[in-house]
Amino acid sequence: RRRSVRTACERMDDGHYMRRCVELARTAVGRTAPNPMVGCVIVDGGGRIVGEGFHPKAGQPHAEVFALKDAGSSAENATAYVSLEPCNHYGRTPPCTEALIGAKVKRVVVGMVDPNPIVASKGVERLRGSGIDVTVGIEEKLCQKLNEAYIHRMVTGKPFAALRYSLSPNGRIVNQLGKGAEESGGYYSKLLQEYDAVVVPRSMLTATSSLPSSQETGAKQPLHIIIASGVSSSLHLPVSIMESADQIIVLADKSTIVEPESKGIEVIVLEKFSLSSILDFCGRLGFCSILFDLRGDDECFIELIRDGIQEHLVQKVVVEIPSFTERSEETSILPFGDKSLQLKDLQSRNSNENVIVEGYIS
Ligand code: AOF
Ligand code: ZN
Repeated sequence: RRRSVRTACERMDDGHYMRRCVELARTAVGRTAPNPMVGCVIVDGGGRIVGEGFHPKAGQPHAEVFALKDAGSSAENATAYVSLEPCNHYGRTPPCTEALIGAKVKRVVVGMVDPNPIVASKGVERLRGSGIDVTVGIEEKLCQKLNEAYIHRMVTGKPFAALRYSLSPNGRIVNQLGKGAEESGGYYSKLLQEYDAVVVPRSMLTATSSLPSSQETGAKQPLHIIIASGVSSSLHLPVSIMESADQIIVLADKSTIVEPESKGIEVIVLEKFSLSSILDFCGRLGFCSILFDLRGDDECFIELIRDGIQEHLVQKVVVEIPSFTERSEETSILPFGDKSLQLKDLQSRNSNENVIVEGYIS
C-alpha cells in the first residue's frame, strides 16, 4: 500500500510542484507591491508536500520562510520549489538563501531568476556555493506571467500599464460593460483585483456612477485615480463617487478646483500631464501595475493614452466585446483614432456572454 502511494507521487514532476507554487503565490494577488508574488513548496524524498507558503505583503516574511516553518524538521534533505529565485540580501527581511541553507534542504528548484539587480542570480550562486543542487527555469513562462508587472518595473523603472476598453461591433468605444462583467467572477471584477491602481477619466463621474470595485471575496481594492486634466475651473465629485471608494486621488491641473473637499480624497497637482508623469507618480507610491480604464468621451484622457502608447508606456491591452442586445450605447470614438495597434501573444476567451481579448503591445 505504501509503495503504491510512492509510485503515484513519483510521477509528479518538477513542473507539477512549480505550478502549485504559482497557485499559492496568487493567493496574495494585488497585495504584494512593490514586491513580487511568490509561492514556495517543500517536498520530501517520497514526493509528499510537507510545507507550503507564499509572500503575503511587502514587509512581511518571504514565501520560503513560511514554507520552511510549515515543514519544520521535514525540510531536511527535502526539495524546495520557489516560483522566484530566493533572495540573498537583507531588505525588509533577512535572506531566504540563508534560511534554506539553515534548514538543510538538499535541492532548490527555481521558477525564474529575480530581475531585481540586488538579487539577479546571486541567490542561486549562494545556494550552489553551499553545495545545494539548484535547477533554474522550471515553468519559467508561467512564473514570468505571474509577475509581469514586477518584472517590468524592475527592468524599466516604471509601473506596468494595461489599457482596458469595451468595443461595439462597429469598432467604437462603448461605455457600458458587458453582462456580469462587474459581478463576482466576472472578468472585470477579477481584472481589478490584479492591479494596484485603476485610472479613470473624469467623464465617469456622473451623479449615479460609482468607481470600479472588485467583487471578488476578500479582494484588495485598487487605489482609484481620477484624471481631471482639461477641467477649466471646478470639478464636482458626486456623492455616489465618494461613497464608492475608500481612497481617491484626483490628478489635476494647477487651475482645477476639486470639490467638495473630503477626507478620503487627495488632490495632486501635476505640473505636466502625460502618461509618463502619471506612471512616475504611481511608481513613487510603490505601485507595480496600473489599469487605465478607457470609457466615456473624454478626449483629453484618450489623447493621454494614445500619446502614451506612442511612447511605449503601455504594455497590455484588455478588450471586451460585450454581448449585445438591441441597444448598444456606442460612442463615436475609435480607440486609437486612425492608427492601429500591433499586438502579440493574443488570447481570447468567453466570459459570461462577452468575448475578452488580451494582448501585449509590441
Ligand atoms: C524571495 N521570496 O517571497 C519575495 C522575494 O524588502 P524585502 O526584504 O521584502 O525584499 C524585497 C525583494 O525581495 C524584492 O524586491 C524581490 O527582489 C525579493 N522578493 N524574494 O526570495 C519572496 N517576495
Ligand atoms: Zn527572500
